[in-house]
Amino acid sequence: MTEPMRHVDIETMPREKLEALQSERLKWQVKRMYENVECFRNRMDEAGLSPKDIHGVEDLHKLPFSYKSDLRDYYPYGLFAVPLTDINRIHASSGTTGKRIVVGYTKKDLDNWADCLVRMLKAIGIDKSDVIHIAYGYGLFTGGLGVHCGAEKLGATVIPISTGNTSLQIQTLVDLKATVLCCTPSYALYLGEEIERQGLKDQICLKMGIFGAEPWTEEMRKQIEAKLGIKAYDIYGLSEIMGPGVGCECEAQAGMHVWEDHFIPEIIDPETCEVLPKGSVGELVFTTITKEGFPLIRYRTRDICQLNYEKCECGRTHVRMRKPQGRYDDMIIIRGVNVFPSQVEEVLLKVSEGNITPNYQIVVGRENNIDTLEVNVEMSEELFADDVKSIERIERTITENLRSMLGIGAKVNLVNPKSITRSEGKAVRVIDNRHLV
Ligand code: DLL
Repeated sequence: MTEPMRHVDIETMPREKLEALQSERLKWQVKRMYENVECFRNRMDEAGLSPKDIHGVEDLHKLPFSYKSDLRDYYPYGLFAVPLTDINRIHASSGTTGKRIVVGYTKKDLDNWADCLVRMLKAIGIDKSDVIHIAYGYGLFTGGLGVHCGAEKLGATVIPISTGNTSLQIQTLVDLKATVLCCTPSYALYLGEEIERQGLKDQICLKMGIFGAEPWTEEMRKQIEAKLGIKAYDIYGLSEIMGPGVGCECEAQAGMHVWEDHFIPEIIDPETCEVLPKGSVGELVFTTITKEGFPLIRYRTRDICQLNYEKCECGRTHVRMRKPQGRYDDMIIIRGVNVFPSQVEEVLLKVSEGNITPNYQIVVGRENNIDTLEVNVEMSEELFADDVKSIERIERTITENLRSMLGIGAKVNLVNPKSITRSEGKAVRVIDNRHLV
C-alpha cells in the first residue's frame, strides 16, 4: 500500500497544542540534562535555576545559552547525555579554527532525523518512484548520510555518490537517470555549467534539487533552476542540532519550516542576548527537545535569521525561518568597518543584469599597514565577448555601489568566466591574507 502524500497531523497541529507538546518535552529535556550533563548543570546552578523552575516554553528565556566553544571544551564526549554504549553514530564537523566538534546520536535520534527528512521529501512531492543522487559529502559530515537515511526511509532509490569527480557525477546523472539532486548550491551551479558546456542538458532527467549547507541567494536559485532545468529547494541544518533537515522548504517555498516538535527556535540580539520580538532579524538559537544522545539548550548558531509564525499556505503550522543570509562570525572587519559577504553579494546581484554570475570571491589583504579589499566576480560569457569599455563601466558601477553600501573603497575585478575555483562542498567566499604580512 502506498503511503498518503499529505503530511501527518503533527505538521498541521494547532499552535496551542504544539506549544503544549513543546512544554512537556522541554521539561523532560531540562531534567535529564541537569542529571546527566555537567556543563549544563553547572550553568543552571550558577544562574540559581533548578529544573523545577521551568514550567514550559514560557520559561525558555530563563535557561542558560550554549556555545560552539562548549563542544571544544568538552571534546569529545563531555556533553553527551547518555553513555557511549547507547550512541549509535558519531558525526563531526571541522569548523574554521581549532579542534573538530563531535556529535552523537542514539537509535531514536537517528529515527527522528530520518523522519524530519521524510517530511521534507514528501512535502515537495518526492516519493518512492524517485531516484535521489546524493552528492553531499559522506563520512563525518552530516550532509550525505543525513539526507541518505531520510531518502531510504521514504523508500526512494538512493545513489550515494558523495562529493568529487565531476565527470563521474555527470555520467552517473545521465546513466542512472536521477530525478533529484542533493548537494551544495555552489556545486549545483558548477554541475549545471559543466552539463551545459558538455551539451548534455537534454540527457539528464532531474526534476528537482535539494540544496543547502551554505548561504545562497534567490538569484543563485534562479540560475541553478535555469541551468539544470529543475526546481530548487532550500534545506537548512547544522551538525550541533542534528544535520540537514532542521529546517526545510515545503511546496509553497515561502521560508523553511523548522520542525518545532523537535526544535524550538528563538531570535536574539547577539549583543544584549535579549529575545527579540517576533519577526525581528537576529541570531538564531535552537533548543533540542527530543534529542537523547547530544541535546543542546539555547544553542547560539551565529546564523543571521528571521522567523515567521504565520500559518503557511501549505497548511503547516510550524514556524518558517528565512534563508539565513550569513553568519555573525563570517563578518570581516576591514579598516574598522564590519563587512558581511552577503552585503557584497547583494550589491553584485543588483547590478548583475545578466552581465556577471553569482561566482565571486572577496580577497582581503594588507598594504603599508592598511587593509585592502578586492572583489573578484566572474563575468558572463556574453560580457566576456563584449568590449573592454562595458567591462570597465560595470566594474565602476559595482565599486560605487559597494562604497555606498559599505562606506569603504574596494577594487573590483571582473574576471573570466569559470576562473574562480569551484568547491565540491561549501563555497569559499572570503580569502583573508592579512595573516601573511
Ligand atoms: O551544513 C548541515 C547540512 C548539510 C545542511 C546538508 C544542509 C544540507 P554544518 O557543516 O555543521 O552542517 O554547517 C552548519 O551551515 O550554521 C549555516 O551557517 C550553514 N547552512 C546550512 N544550511 C544552510 C542553508 C551542515 N540552507 C552551518 N542556508 C549553519 C544558509 C546554511 N546557510
